Amino acid sequence: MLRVLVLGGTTEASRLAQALAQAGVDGIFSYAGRTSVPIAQPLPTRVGGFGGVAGLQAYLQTERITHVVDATHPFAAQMSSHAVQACAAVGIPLLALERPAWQAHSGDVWQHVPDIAAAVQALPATPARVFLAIGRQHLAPFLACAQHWYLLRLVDPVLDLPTERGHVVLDRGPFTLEGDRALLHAHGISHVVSKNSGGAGAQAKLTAARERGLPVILIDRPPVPARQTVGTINDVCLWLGCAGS
Ligand code: 3Y8
Ligand code: NAP
Repeated sequence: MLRVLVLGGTTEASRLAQALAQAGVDGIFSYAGRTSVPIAQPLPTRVGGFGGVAGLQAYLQTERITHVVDATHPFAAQMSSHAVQACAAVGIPLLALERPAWQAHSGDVWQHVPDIAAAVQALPATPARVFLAIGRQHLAPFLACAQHWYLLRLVDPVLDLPTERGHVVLDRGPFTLEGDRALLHAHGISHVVSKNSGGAGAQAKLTAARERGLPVILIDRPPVPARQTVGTINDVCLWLGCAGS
């Protein structure tokens, strides 16, 4: 009897939850609890960490989970690693739903960097006006570079900046091209820093940057352990045996 745990927190995870609910699949949707009011899902939802690999293992057994779909964000590397370890330990099949990394188009002025520290180093020595669209978990090393003015986009109002240091915009996304064009223009942005998240939800800022010829510092995805991976919701449903139902 199918009982699916969806590790969520992305646009694709939300779309998968819709498909599973419509197919009448017995599923549980899981959020880390990073935001104060996450989007409601059409599946029973749990919020919060599992308590490491052991906690996830115990959850899988207690909840009699038969399949796990890791539909987390490409930068949620620890969750993905825990899923690989816990599913292997208890012998439960795991599938990752992952979107491809963004590829440069002609006109893009991208500099690829391996991690957050390298992204900080890639900013110019001279003062810049930087759209720091990486959320709130890795802001400190950037803010330590006091010569720059930062535009931050956060989901929750957890941080404020003095006007001379920058400006905080609260928005959850998915984001629009019109909105991101306006943002870059209104704040006179000279540089964009972004994770190479892929997907449509956060791509608008890259298109708006290309149109203005702005340099983008693009942070590579962290490594995750090998696991079976698909790119579409239909492939997940085929894997679960509920396609077309
Ligand atoms: C809690 C669930 C949906 C999902 C929407 C996608 C699109 C909008 C783009 C920018 C980039 C960023 C950030 C971002 C995007 C989608 C998707 C995506 C980037 C929510 C959500 C949760 C989170 C967690 C949050 C992180 C933060 C990252 C903001 C919900 C809205 C920057 C990643 O305040 C915090 O601590 C936020 C933390 C992890 C990265 C960071 O390090 O700060 N996402 N984002 C999930 C959970 O609790 O399990 O609140 O409803 C989901 C979405 N965020 O169904 O429409 O699919 O990628 N999320 C990045 O990509 O760079 C914003 O501003 O341009
Ligand atoms: P992470 O660093 O990979 O994971 C840190 C810990 O958070 C995990 O070990 C786990 O705690 C818990 N966790 C993460 N995702 C979870 C989930 N879906 N359900 C239950 N617990 C979860 O994760 P992250 O990068 O902070 O991402 C957290 C959430 O935000 C994920 O749902 C992810 O899809 C979403 N998100 C992240 C980004 C990003 O840029 N990182 C962007 C968009 C959305 P325990 O060890 O206690 O089990």
